[in-house]
Amino acid sequence: MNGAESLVRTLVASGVDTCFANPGTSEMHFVAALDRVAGMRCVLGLFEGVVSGAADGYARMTDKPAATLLHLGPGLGNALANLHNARKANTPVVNIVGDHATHHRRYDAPLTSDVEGVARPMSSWVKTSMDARSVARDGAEAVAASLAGAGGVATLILPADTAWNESDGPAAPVPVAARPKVSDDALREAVSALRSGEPTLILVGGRAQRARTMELASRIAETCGARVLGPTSNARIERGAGRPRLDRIFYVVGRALEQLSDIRRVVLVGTLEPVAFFAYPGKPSLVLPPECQVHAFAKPEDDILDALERLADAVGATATSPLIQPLSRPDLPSGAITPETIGAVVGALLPENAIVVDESINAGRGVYPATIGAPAHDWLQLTGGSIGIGLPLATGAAVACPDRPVVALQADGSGMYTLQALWTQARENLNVTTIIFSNRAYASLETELHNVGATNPGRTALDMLDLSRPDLDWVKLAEGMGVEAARADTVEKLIDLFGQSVKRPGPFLIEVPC
Ligand SMILES: Cc1ncc(C[n+]2csc(CCOP(=O)(O)OP(=O)(O)O)c2C)c(N)n1
Ligand SMILES: [Mg+2]
Repeated sequence: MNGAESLVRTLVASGVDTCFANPGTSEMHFVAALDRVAGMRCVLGLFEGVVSGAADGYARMTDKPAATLLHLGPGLGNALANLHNARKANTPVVNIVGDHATHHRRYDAPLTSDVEGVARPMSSWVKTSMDARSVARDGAEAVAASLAGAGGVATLILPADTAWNESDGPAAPVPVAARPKVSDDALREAVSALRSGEPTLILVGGRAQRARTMELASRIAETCGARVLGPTSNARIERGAGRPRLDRIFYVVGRALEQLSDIRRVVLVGTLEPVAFFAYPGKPSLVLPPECQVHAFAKPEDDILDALERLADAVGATATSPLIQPLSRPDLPSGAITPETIGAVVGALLPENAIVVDESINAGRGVYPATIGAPAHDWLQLTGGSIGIGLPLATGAAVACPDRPVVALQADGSGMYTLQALWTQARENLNVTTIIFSNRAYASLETELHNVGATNPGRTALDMLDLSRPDLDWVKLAEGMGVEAARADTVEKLIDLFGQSVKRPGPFLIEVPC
């Protein structure tokens, strides 16, 4: 058995059964091994940003890593923007990156580069296998490293000779340390904050945004008279009817400051202190009031469920009922296509157990509020601000959950970064309904231009924010990649197309002028 096969067998034994791939010559032995090993589903992406974004979406839904297969430094480099988003989401990802054979490196061949250097900024663990007999063990370590702490990106670099030389066979899985329990001191501090009588916020992020943990947070808040909010950008929120409602800290700094102005204590659960997305002239970087005390109760890597159970016990919240969102959908709208009417259409028709992927940036702002009382669903966001993840994220989520309808809310400019994901959706017949918000602009940047104080923009500046000349035709772009698509110029058409698409298998794309 060669090193590549020993690695594939080790990955499968370690619970990694899906690989998003864009291979090259140095990964051919890994690719060849896939046919000899049962249990690894391999999904081709036509750009590495699709591969890494799909691996992120997959792991957000399964809580276990997918592998990526990437081609040397340049392939890994193409994947980095979405690995950045995965890193910010604390998503476990195992990158397998081929490199030149060890004896070939000294010749500085065209594809030679510092692969470890490319990997390091987005990876919590980086290793280059030294020989074929180490590959399996390194692979098992990579899986464990991706799951360590709060979850992260582990990158294993495989020189081609470590893949083709003889190995010692697969390695046993490396055990992952259990998540640490919060200390009794942290618990006492959180209890005293909640009993301080001062206006207190419980900020829940990461793993605290699952239905069960949010119920505990809601019980605690109801008992102590505290508020509950989530950060602005979130990896995965379980929400909708039958679950606690989670409002988020506003993106716009002025609105966030106002929203949090009365808060004097914050108990952090699964997240860090909230900060403004960007600095703006004359505005603060921190959105909590300066006099607010921050209590880091449960860190993202801690055992969040245990922490909230103990906190609920300590404040006597076990018997308190959580605030549960009842089922309530908006009426089907009529009239013009606007952010609000699009929101109402999705809110009225979102199927039970859907996964919503939101990279709608500006135009999709009506959907989150309109789906508060929709049947239970998951909500996945852009976590690292690096646009171009929506279509890949939806692709990975659909691979992870083939029985669940996926709805991608996709802004047009961001969608163009990684639109090749549509081809993968067609090839794998994934249940993804994509709504493209086709405003033919980087509309949010027009607002940002003013927010940063760049006044009186000229023609050249405004041209950098305008996506017309030529107009993108998303119906043709999708059809060219095998995804059926249609344009909805009226709300009635959108109701018709969206209602049908979420009920039938396979991908479909709807372009809306908004
Ligand atoms: C990788 C990356 N490049 C550039 C940006 C800067 N950026 C932020 S928003 C945006 C435009 C988004 O346009 P679109 O997706 O159409 O959304 P809209 O603003 O029109 O709602 C850009 C280019 C970014 N956030 N990430
Ligand atoms: Mg746009």
